[in-house]
Amino acid sequence: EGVGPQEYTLIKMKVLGPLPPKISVFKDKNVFLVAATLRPETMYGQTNCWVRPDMKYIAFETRSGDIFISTKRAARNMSYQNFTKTEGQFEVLVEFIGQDIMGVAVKAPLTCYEKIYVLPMLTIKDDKGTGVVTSVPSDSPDDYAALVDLKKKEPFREKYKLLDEMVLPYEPVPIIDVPGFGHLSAVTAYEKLKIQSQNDKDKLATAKEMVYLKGFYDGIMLVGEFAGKKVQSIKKSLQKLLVDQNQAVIYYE
Ligand code: A2H
Repeated sequence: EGVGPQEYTLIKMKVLGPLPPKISVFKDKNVFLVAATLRPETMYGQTNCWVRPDMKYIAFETRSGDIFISTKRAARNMSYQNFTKTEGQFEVLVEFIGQDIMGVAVKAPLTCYEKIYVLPMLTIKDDKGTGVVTSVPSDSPDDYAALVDLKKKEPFREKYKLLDEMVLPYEPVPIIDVPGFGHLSAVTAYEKLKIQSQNDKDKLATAKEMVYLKGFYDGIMLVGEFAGKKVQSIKKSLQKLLVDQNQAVIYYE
């Protein structure tokens, strides 16, 4: 890790009804899963939202009255970044585990999919970001590996009580051209390295090295407002657009 704070864009993924029992008290509120990303320009390619089934999450209220879902650790950090009414304070309204919200539908900004679902990713870390990760399988090898695991293993979907319709219709979306890696850079890297699953730690680390910097420095947007432009040159503008439209917030840790 580098020195100094890391800036993340938190993507507000709006929870759609019907709400599961653990969060049904919020049925008249605006509830968001807030996903920490370093790649706001990839939000055109979101296919689902990841949470870790066994990890603890909380819901707390923001200064505007929205309900945010994240880890308690992230809520505490947010409370020191002007997200809550009183600096350094947040009330744990409910506490639950990822499994309790598995299969919930959310509406995410910019993606072509009208609604996407909360699905399990087993490698989410509890000490980074919000514990909620948005999935962009076109450009993130981790996301592609976790999505393939769910698609190809029916018992895996069964285990988390997921319906086929939450998983099978969702395919990586071509959103960025990475020279040498084509329009689905994560898929190219996954296949080149013959990655077997989301637990293929070393190969996934290699895949990320292959596509991450290259995507940033040489990637060209294929879709959206900034189609035809270099990723590097539009990343900030896209982040601003999301923030101005109240679809994202900036967060440091
Ligand atoms: B990125 P860094 Cl398209 N556990 O967003 C595991 N991974 C997490 C996480 C957690 N608690 N919180 C965030 N992340 C993921 C998009 C993306 C990301 C693309 C390509 C690469 C990429 C869509 N997923 O990250 O350790 C999030 O996934 C490659 C590093 O702080 C977030 O950005 O550097 C990134 O890891 C943050 O990782």
